[in-house]
Amino acid sequence: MAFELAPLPYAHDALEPYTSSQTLHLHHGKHHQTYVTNLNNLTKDSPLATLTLEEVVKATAGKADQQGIFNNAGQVYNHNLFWNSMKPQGGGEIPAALEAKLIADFGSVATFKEAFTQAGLTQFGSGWAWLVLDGGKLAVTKTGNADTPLAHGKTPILVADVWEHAYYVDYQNRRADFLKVFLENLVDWNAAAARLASA
Ligand code: MN3
Repeated sequence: MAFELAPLPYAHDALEPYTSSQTLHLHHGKHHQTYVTNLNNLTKDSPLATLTLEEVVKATAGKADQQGIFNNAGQVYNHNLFWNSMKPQGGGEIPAALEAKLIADFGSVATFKEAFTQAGLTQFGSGWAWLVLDGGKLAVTKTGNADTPLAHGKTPILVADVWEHAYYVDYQNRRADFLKVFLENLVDWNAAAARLASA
């Protein structure tokens, strides 16, 4: 059974004006699709093809001879989570349980947002900014290229893609502007709260 590109959970123009239809067509339809195609080509006729995506990520993490498979599986996994970290009319109020946990583990929601933004800004080159559950505590982390907290025993709660293809069409080089919009206008707090509740 081949890995498949999950459809976007909203219409391509549903995140405008914060992320354009053009960006989503390129990012989901071209970049994300290519990782799925590569993953299928690399795992064809291998036992890995029978595993779930998450299992492939964990099984290939840190293995030099499976770096190519890990890179594509990680990209497919991270992008799935990225689409499901945003929603039309995002931002706004944080569900009470998630807000309380953010305050307990960061001191305030503002402190979390600052840490998340700094993680995204200081990820040199391509990568990801994350809110994760790590040993029962919420934490901010960043990963490069296709790396993912899933490969490091952490539970991803929220992710922003800070590869240039995520924002260049709409924000050019202004990664900080994209991260601000992500946290204020795009983020799906309900989805994050649901992932925390089921972790
Ligand atoms: Mn991307």
